[in-house]
Parts: sequence; structure tokens; C-alpha cells
Amino acid sequence: MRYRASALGSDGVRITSMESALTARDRVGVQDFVLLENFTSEAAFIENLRRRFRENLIYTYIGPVLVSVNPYRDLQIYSRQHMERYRGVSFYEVPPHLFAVADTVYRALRTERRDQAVLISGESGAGKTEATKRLLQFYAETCPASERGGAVRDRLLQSNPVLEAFGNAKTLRNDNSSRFGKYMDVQFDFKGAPVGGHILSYLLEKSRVVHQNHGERNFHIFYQLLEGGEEETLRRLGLERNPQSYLYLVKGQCAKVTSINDKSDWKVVRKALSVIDFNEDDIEDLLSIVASVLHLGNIHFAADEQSNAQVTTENQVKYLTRLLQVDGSMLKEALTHRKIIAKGEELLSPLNLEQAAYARDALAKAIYSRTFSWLVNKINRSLAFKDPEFPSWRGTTVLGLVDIYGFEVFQHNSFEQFCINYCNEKLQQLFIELTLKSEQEEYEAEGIAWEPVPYLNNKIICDLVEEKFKGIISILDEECLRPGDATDLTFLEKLEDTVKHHPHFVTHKLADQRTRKSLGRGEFRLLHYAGEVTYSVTGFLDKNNDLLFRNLKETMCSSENPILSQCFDRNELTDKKRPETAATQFKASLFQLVEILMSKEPAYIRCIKPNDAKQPGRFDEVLIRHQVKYLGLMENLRVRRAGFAYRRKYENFLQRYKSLCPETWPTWDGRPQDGVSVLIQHLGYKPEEYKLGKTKIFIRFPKTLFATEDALEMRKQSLATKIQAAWRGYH
Ligand code: AD9
Ligand code: MG
Repeated sequence: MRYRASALGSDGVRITSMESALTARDRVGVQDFVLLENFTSEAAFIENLRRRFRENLIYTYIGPVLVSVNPYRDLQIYSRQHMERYRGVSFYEVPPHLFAVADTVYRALRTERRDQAVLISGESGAGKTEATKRLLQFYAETCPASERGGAVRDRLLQSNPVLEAFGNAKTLRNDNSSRFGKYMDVQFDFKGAPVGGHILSYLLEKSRVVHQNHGERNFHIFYQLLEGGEEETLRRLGLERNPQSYLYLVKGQCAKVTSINDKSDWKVVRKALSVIDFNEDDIEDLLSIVASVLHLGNIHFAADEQSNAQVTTENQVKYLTRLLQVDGSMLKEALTHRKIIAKGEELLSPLNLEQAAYARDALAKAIYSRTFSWLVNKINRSLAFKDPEFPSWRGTTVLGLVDIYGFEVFQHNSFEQFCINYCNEKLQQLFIELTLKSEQEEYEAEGIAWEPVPYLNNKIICDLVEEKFKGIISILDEECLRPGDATDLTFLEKLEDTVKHHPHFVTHKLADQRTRKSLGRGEFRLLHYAGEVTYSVTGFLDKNNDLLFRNLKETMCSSENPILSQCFDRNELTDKKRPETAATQFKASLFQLVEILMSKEPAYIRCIKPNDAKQPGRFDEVLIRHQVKYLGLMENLRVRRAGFAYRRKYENFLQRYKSLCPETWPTWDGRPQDGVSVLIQHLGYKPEEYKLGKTKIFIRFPKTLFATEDALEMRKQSLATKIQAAWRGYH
């Protein structure tokens, strides 16, 4: 039998016969914030979250938006049984859950045949990636299998551990932090079976390959390989088991993380690779690249009499030659010289120690990040919808899942945080536009008058970053392209000159006045929607330029490793056009993402992180209040409540409450809208309490609905008592 919540606010928490629906509501709060009596009070909002969190009820709605609080413990709420409970059931009739959103989205996709997108947002560690995985799992397990069998389903699921191994890492905020943005499309055929998928990835934080802050790690794959790799594999790759042997793995001084089991993760990744069409050769080529990055990090240089760098670690070069499949002397030369073409002639200019270390790190970053892009492409080939009987895309619908890196603030924030936080601004903007817009549209479509609610629009911050000519990215690019003496500091000066009056920009001159926190030279501060972040400009130009010395490129283009030969294309060497800067590429890819999302029907999951200690059961009110504020949840609620607290399709409203009126119970033969009219008249709704739209009933005050819910609960209880009495009488 399918479970249905017996009363609003019950949330699957069993209500004993002694306990009325009202006291249950006191204990576990309301499952939709729009039902809060005091809906403008932030304190009431937080209190509701707290009550529910205490009862392990991590999900609450604001209308159709799902708010989720990371429990940091396994609540056993994602089983197959849970999936079944939410399939085909109306959103509001079951306790709030991720699967309710999953099912609603899926049904809309099927019945309306409109592409859907689930937008998951929240700061680093709030639970976006976990939610994405659970959603995928829901679809994989509950959707019908395609005619091609379960292969697509398995591939969709197995792409995840591989991408996480290569693109996630332990940070101070999250032990499994996504260091790239991901947008995944799942394609469904007309029968609702998943038949293909496609992944777009956004700007991998490649600086992590060569440097990690204290308490952070490099990408998981390195530790997995060292911990879990078979003896034979490690021998072939010339690797030692101990991560401490590798300079690229020791910077953060935390190779071991208690919440992570690298050895078993390795097994999962190995298995996943074979599911997504990697044969043994592919895996060997891929691991050779991973190992080569570790060897590169151990390349040392010593200065000769002229202060020119010389490679002193021949053993490493030997391994690199084999793993990268390049010529050893060419590699050594490229690591210690820079090739310049002047007047058609090639000149080799020797590098000093610092420059050589820079070249080495640049190479490691390029190899890793390009391999990551290759990996995404390879996965995409495996996920591609390729049915010979069904050669076109037509007839399929698409469900998109957005899982990006969350907003983050560290002690030291650089170009990477700037990009990540800009990305979050962009998605927040989209949320604001779409939720407010769609709300307005719904009132219009239903012919209901409404009053707009003021809200904080973060467009002004997006503009500050992305505007042509005057935006931060434009100014950065300008400095990057300026020949001569451009440095990170000249960029900052130009920035200060151009945007100093912007209300969300703070320079060291203004710091004390604006935010009462001083700023060092070489820093600027942005007042993001989610909070202040102080950025250090050190490395901005370099990371944005993202250039690789020509002879390093040439060396890599000569690689016979099949993956690297695809990553480093010879055409790059002859292409005279300067590639776009990292920030500009990122900006363009975000614009494209927004466009993709705008073309789909959106659903939202807003994730909240309950504490900074990554611990279960801790509800840090200050932290949570801050997130409620910047996620715009109060405004979201106010907009939702601006006119009417509650709305429900006539069919659904009638279905739920018809037992309360003798004329609609057990069946109503007429139009659902007329049934609802009869029903609410019987219930004594006053004219000012509701409005009838074209397809829905709109209820102004929660108390009206509460009363109806309580009536329903009472009827159920009295029915139960009667049955019990009859049962006792019978015996
Ligand atoms: V980041 O922006 O990528 O740094 P996310 O993706 O928002 O971040 P993530 O999903 O990785 O956070 O969650 C962080 C950790 O919280 C997980 O590794 C789990 O240990 C924990 N978590 C998150 N959601 C749940 C959940 N629904 N149930 C149990 C959870 N644990
Ligand atoms: Mg994540």
C-alpha cells in the first residue's frame, strides 16, 4: 500500500491517536513555509527549520522550492522504498523530499513534454552534489529501462565517481568539494526511459594540481591511485605508495582524511571506468598521465654558474619520458628554456630557477586540466544517444541537473574564488528572475491581481563583474593584453580607478568606512550577495592569461600517449590568434548555461549548511540565518505569500478534501472547479479568503487551510475510532 501523510506537518512522523495534528505541527514545524502564521518573521522561519532539523526532517518547501539542510549523517531516506513512496503522488500530499521534486519534474517532462532543469544551489558543503547524485539515482532506478537495456542508466550513474575522482578535492569547507562546475543533461525517449546524456563542465580549479592550502588536498584521484593501485600498476608507473613522496601532495599536509577511504574509492573508480567504455589501454594511458603529474612535481632544478636552471632529477625525467611518451631531451630543454620567435628566427632563452619551476607547474596544470576536459568528452561519447533506429534527437526530452561549486570564502581568496563566486552570483540572478517572474506570470495566467514585492536584486554585482569595458573581467583582460609592464598591481590600480564608486566594490582606501575591516595593498573586496570576500590580486593576470610556453606545447604535441595527443593539438602551434582569457571563456560559458536553463522549466533546490564543523546535529543559528538571508528565502516566501499563501489545482484540492462535504463525497461527477465551489461553500470559506483562478484555487491565509486540514484530520481520527469500536464490538 502506498503511504500517504495523514496530516499536514506530519512528515511521516507517526502521530499517535492521543496527539492531534496541531501538536504535531508544534513539534515538527510546518512542511511548507508559506503556512507559517508569521511569515515575515525571520525568527519564525529559522525556528521552523530548527524544529524540523531536530526531528531529522531536512526538507521543507517554500511553495514549489525545496529547502534542504545538510544533516551530515546518513538518514536512510533514499532507499528504493522511499523512491516508491514518492512516485506518482501529488507534491503536497507526502512529506517534503528530494524525491518529490524528482518525481514532479519527471512527470512534467512526460506529460507536458517540456525540457526541465533542476537548479541546485547553496554554499560549499551545503549538499548540492549529494542531491544531484540522489536525483540521478532516483531516475536510474525508477524510470523504465530503455530498449537498449540498462546500459545508459549505468553509465549515467558511473560517470559520477570518475568525474568526482578527477574533479573533487578536500577543501577546508568540504571533504568532497566540487572543483569544477557541472551541468548534466539526461535525455528521455517518448516512453520516459533514459536514453542518453551529456555533460558540460566549467572551469576546473587547476591551480590545485600544484598547490593546496593548509588542510586541503589535491584532487582525489592521486591519493586513490597511490592507496588502491595494484603493486604492478604502481611499479609500472614508477610510483611509491606514500603520498608524502610527492611534492604536489604535501603542500596541504593532510593526505589522510578520516571521512574518505581512498582505497575503496579507487575500486569504485576502476569499476566505473570500465562501465563508461574505458578499455584497459585507455585506463593505462590515463593513469600514465596521473602519474606523470606526480613525477613532474618532483622535478628539481639547480642553478648553473650563469644562474640558469638545470634539471637535477634524471630519474623523474626517465619516468616522464616513458609516461608522457615524449623525447626526454626535448622535455628537459622545454623545462629550462623558453623559445621565442623573433624576426622569423627561433631563439632559446634559458630560464632561471624561479622561471623553470613556473614552467614545470604550468605544464602540470595544462596536462591535468586538458586531460580532465578529455575525460568529460570521453564520458560524453559513452553517454551519447546513439540509436540507429532513432537517428535524430527528435522525440526526446531533456532533464538538466546543475551542480556547480558553491560560494566560498577562505582566509586567502584568489582568481579561482573570484570565478566560483561570480558563477554563484549568476545562478542567484537566474533564481531571482525566474522565481519572481514565474510567480507574476502565474497570477496573470490565472487572472488574479497581485502586488509586487521588493527584493534584493544582485544583477548589480553580476554587472560589476561582467559588464563590457567597465566590468572587472574586461579590465583584467585589458591588462592581460597590454604589452609591457602590466602586473597584478597595475590591474588593481586600474580597477580602483574604474569602479571605485561602485557600492559593491571596496578598495583599501575605502575599506574602513564601508565594511570596518581593513584591506591590505594588493587586495580588493567584493560585497557579494552571499557576503564579503576579500580577493588578493596576486596571480590574477597569470591565471587569466593561462599561457603555456611554446616549447612546452611543442613537446606535448609530439606526445605519443593517445590521450595527450588529443589534448595537445598541433594546430595550436600554428594558430596566430591569441586564445581567449580564462575569465572571458568562463563568462561566455556561464552565459551559455543561463541560456540553456532559461529554455527549460526550472525547479529549485536551495541547500543550507548547518555548521562549519561538518558535524551532524549541530544547528548553528548565525550561520543558517546568514544563508537564509542571502539565498533570498524570506523574499521568496514573501513573494509566494504576496497575494495568496496557497494554491492548488482544482482536481488535487477536490481529491484531498472531498470527504469533508457530503455533496462531493465519495465522487463528484461535474467539473472539478464546480466541485471545489460546492466544497468550500460547505466548509464556510468567506469570499475574502480565496479566489478562483482558471485552473487553481488560491487561498489567501494559511489559517483557512489549517482549519480545513484539521477538519480532515479529525474526520480521519473519528473514523479510526469508529472502526476500532466496531472491531471491538464484532469480537
Ligand atoms: V561544494 O560547493 O561542491 O564544495 P556541495 O556539493 O554543496 O559542496 P556536498 O554535496 O559535497 O556539498 O556535501 C558535503 C557533504 O555533506 C557530503 O560529502 C556528505 O558527507 C554530507 N551530505 C550532504 N548532503 C547530505 C545528505 N542529504 N545526507 C547525508 C549529506 N549527508
Ligand atoms: Mg559539490
